[in-house]
Amino acid sequence: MITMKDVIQEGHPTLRKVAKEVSLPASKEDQETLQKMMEFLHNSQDPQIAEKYNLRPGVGLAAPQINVSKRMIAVLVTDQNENLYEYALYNPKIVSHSVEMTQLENGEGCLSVDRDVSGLVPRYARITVQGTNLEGEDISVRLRGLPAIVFQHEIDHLNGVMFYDRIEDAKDPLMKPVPELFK
Ligand code: K1U
Ligand code: NI
Repeated sequence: MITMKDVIQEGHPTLRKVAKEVSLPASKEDQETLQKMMEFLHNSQDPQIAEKYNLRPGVGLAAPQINVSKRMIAVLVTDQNENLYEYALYNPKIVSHSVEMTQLENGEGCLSVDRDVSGLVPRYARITVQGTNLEGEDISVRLRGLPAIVFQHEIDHLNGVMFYDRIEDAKDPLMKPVPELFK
């Protein structure tokens, strides 16, 4: 089973790589890795198992976070209506997105970042993701709310992007740089 010692932390070069496409049909090894990623999310959200194995609860995991630089993600999250979104996908791709943006009020966390990072992370409010599931079926899923944000966070991991790369400092358009301070 995957535990926290398998989850690499910021500073590890794999987290900054663009992960490779998974060749399909997936090999036994890739299937097992993706199954284990989903198992980790279930375990991490089970209070007893999480305590026993010292797991941080997670709603998503991308293969690069366990040092496998391949395009695989697992997501296990509920929306505000208690609908469950459980997806383990090879080669997930955002095929369309809204113009409207959204953000989590309290910012985002990451299992590969062992510190609090404050700041708002702009995300598309609605996305459509296509990918291939563990059964080898090509699927398309329309997402909004928290599930849409989690998918974007995980797909970012496949492209070497960390959530804090997207945090923008509050910009005051009236504030001009003072030249002396910017030499
Ligand atoms: O990819 C990761 O590091 C997992 C990360 C995903 C994520 C968090 C917040 C916004 C977008 C994506 C986490 O799961 S951090 C833990 C977390 O946010 C959470 C865990 C259990 C219940 C509710 C939230
Ligand atoms: Ni993360």
